[in-house]
Amino acid sequence: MRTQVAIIGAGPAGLLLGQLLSRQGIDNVIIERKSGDYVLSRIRAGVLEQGMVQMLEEAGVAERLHREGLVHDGFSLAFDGRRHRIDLKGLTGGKTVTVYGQTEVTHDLMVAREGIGATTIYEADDVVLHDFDGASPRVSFVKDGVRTELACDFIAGCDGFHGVSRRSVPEGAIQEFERVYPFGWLGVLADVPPAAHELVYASAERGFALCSMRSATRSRYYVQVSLDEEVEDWSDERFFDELRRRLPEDVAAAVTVGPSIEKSIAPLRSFVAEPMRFGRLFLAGDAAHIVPPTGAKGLNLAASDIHYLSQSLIEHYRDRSDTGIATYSQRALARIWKAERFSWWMTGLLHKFPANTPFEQRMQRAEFDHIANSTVGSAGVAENYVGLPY
Ligand code: FAS
Ligand code: PHB
Repeated sequence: MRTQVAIIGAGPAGLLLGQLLSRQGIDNVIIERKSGDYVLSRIRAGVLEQGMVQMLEEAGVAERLHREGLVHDGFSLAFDGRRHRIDLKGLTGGKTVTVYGQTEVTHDLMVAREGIGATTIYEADDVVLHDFDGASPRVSFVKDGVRTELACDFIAGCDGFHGVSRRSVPEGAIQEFERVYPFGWLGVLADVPPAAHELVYASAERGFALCSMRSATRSRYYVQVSLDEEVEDWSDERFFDELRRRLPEDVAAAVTVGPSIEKSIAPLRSFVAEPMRFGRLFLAGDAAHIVPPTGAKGLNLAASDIHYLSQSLIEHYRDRSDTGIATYSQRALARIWKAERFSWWMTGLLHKFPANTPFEQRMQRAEFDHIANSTVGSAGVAENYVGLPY
């Protein structure tokens, strides 16, 4: 087999890259470890920056997003029961975010890919990257018990944090930066109307909680839990009781309890691998970086990586220019680190850290009070939340 760009991973990064390249006539093959149904079954992000919405419009897959997505002009921070609204639209000159699940984004990209007849090899085992430091990279994998080889010009490692791409880079060629947080998020998806019409990020003595949503009839809730918690120990009743104890009274009173259709615990970490290019191998999305979900940046960073990478590859094939390829890592990392900072800062502001002294707890409260009483303070939060320019 041969293609121009081999893409490892059929998550949002891989599918979006494939769609953008195909629309420019650049041949690409996606190799995915799991089945398409499994990829769609993962419940993850829910908030899209304006830049990501524009990327999906460029990819020709934004029609359902504009029909079903919820445009949000703001969100609230709550601290010990006091609520402060961040007026995204007013503080950023009109920018907004769109609530639309990652599952839906992935579905729309899958449907579009099937529609153009591009090749996605699902349930590919033992994927191996070969010779990406030379001029003739290859990817081999086992499908239905047969090892197959795919020759290509470039490899895009879009295979997530636990993928094979980053692990294929020689140890001395890559530098990793990491912070693991001493807690996780227990998330619940339930077909009940949201407790508030916008997102509410709440910090309370008992810990952090988040009220989000997928639609006017489907809510997404999270509570901070310690790392030794097991999801089996959390009945729906226990979850909703804990959630309401962490929310401002008016929001808690508006929570509709209902059976969970998904319940899981996600660990929180900040992680960046530098650089993101190794010869003819490029890392993009979670394969290169992870943020705690507090700032709603993970999925959106994958999109901005793909903005830079797709541009670079299109320039290579269309304009015979390799300037984009040579500067991909530097340009992507410049935006990644700013999103890492915002996600780390927002996580530090809103969560209960076991090791925090009373002084640090006062610092959290003072930070919230500054934001709640300062237009400039609130504007700093708003410009990061809607997404910094690409
Ligand atoms: P993905 O991990 O989505 O996709 C990688 C793909 O590569 C997967 O389909 C995987 O099966 C495949 N793969 C892995 N190894 C392979 C191999 N060896 N060969 C072939 N294929 C392989 N972000 C937010 O913005 N908000 C959130 O609320 C949020 N919540 C999250 C909750 C959880 C539990 C997790 C894990 C992440 C969450 N994220 C959130 C971040 C998440 O949305 C990611 O940023 C997003 O999925 C990144 O997309 P990709 O880079 O495509 O990686
Ligand atoms: C979600 O809806 O899943 C969500 C929203 C905002 C976040 C994290 C998760 O910061």
